[in-house]
Amino acid sequence: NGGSSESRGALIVLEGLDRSGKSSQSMRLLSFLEGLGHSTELWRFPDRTTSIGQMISSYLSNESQLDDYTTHLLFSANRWEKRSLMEKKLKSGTTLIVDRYSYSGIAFSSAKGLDFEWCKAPEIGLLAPDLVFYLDIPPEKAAERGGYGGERYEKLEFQRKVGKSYHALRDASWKIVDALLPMEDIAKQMQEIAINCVLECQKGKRLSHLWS
Ligand code: NYM
Ligand code: MG
Repeated sequence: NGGSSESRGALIVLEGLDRSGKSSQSMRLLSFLEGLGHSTELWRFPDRTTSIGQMISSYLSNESQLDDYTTHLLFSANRWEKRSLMEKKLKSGTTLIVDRYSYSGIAFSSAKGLDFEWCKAPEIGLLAPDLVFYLDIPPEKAAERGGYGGERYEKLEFQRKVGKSYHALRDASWKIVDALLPMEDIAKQMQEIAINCVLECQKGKRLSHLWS
């Protein structure tokens, strides 16, 4: 099981628009994998606990203003500052479920009009996920769910643009999940795919880096 020093943990990322259900499904997946005896942690980006994360958080809550390029680099730096810990955890056999990662960085910044390739560049060299789930929801449906917390970006018009950016980012390896299905069905689909990924990583699948 997860504790063996021989085998590594899996890096599993959840992406999607705001209110697509990522956070709920991350928690469900965490309890599922833990229940099977796998050492698992739930992470999220932005990680608002660091000093960079606090700058990001105050920007998102409109308490501060920041240049768009600088904002992009702060989100990226917030992943870089966790990179070595991430690698250490994975190598010691812990699976990480990560609620948003580099794809959010690119989708949200390029939706503001920043150049797509420029947005990708600072992510080069971060650990590549073993699995990316995309919780697919039409922006209008996400908006109907309510609970947009009033943070920057939580506007229907902007989320439409983010959806298009995500579309441009997707590749064939992404697992697209219909976020309108009942929570339980989504959880089941994700469990089956995630457990296979965890087992592959245990069996020796190599860790790789973005963009591979
Ligand atoms: N976001 C998140 C970005 O703009 N760039 C990033 O790199 C990441 C990780 O932050 N609307 C945006 C997407 C969200 C916002 O995230 C806060 P959350 O998951 O709502 O706390
Ligand atoms: Mg949000």
